Amino acid sequence: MTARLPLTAPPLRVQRLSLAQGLALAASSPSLFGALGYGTPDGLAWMPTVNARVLTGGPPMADVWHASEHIESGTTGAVRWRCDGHWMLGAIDLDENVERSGVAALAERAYRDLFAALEATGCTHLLRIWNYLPQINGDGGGLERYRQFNAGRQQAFVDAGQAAFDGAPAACALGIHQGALSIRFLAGRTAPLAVENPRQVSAYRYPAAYGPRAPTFSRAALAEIGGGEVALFISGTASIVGHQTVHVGELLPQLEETLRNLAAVIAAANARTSAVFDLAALDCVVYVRHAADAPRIRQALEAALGRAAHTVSHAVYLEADICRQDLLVEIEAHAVAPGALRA
Ligand code: 3EB
Repeated sequence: MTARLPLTAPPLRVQRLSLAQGLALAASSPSLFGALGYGTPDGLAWMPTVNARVLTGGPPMADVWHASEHIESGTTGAVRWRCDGHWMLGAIDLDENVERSGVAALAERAYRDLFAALEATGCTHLLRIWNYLPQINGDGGGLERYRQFNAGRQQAFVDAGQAAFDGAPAACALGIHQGALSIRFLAGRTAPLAVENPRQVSAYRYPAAYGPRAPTFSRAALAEIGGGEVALFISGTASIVGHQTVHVGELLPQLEETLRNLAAVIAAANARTSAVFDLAALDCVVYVRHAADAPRIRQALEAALGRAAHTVSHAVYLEADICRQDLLVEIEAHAVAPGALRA
């Protein structure tokens, strides 16, 4: 008999758990794929953390990913990765004080290493990226740090021959108060289906008023993840219509506009798959600029979707700066549902 590689990818699954549940699971299942922790302790190799405060009194949480049992881990440049041959999770933490590098150069280096890691594992298609940039709205010598980040990121995508415009991966980019530039990502062997929001200009076509280089992300991405299931990754979504921020200074109207945008991007995604995604059935992360606003945001989310909605009961609230000074709240999410992509 000759050994064969499986023809189809093993299923990829995700579970949102409290840190305690995640650790219990890790103790009982030796080949856990990886996790993204929210407010979790630093130092668990399989669970890179997001260095932001969990709000509304919730416990530290983690999105725990499962793939096949044959997990390899390695490092490529600044990237620590885990891969089962079909799916890959990676993490980068680069401290600009240690690296003695400006933000644009640091972002370019981080993404250059990220793409090298994809090549090393053969999982060359990015599905989803989570970016956390210290002091995202700070001035980086004449240009806002987020705009510098965008410049370095886009350059690295172009240099690597990766989709920097149509077909870019889903992403979010949030500001943390301190620490390293932190990038977490999920990749696979086949390209996801990029989804845009008809209410919004594609971010990669934002006019130059938002910075010399546009942000590199699609509004959402759909991917078949094995076992007859489809994953929807929804990028960071905020109170933006067209390319403009709306409801400046108004917390709850910004949340309502964000929910309209989420509904619109979910409808656009549903048109591309037989799976049915629903605003009420997401694993979401709610980023709140001012911690004191979190209870009002949570109440309004409960009122809008109902307390019993999965989106409400499983929401994680984090203190973070949003990439535009005038945005007070942003929501990102993922969900899995049975179905297939439409050709
Ligand atoms: C926006 O719609 C809000 O730079 O990767 C959302 C998602 C935002 C991703 C990114 C930025 C990013 O423009 C900001």
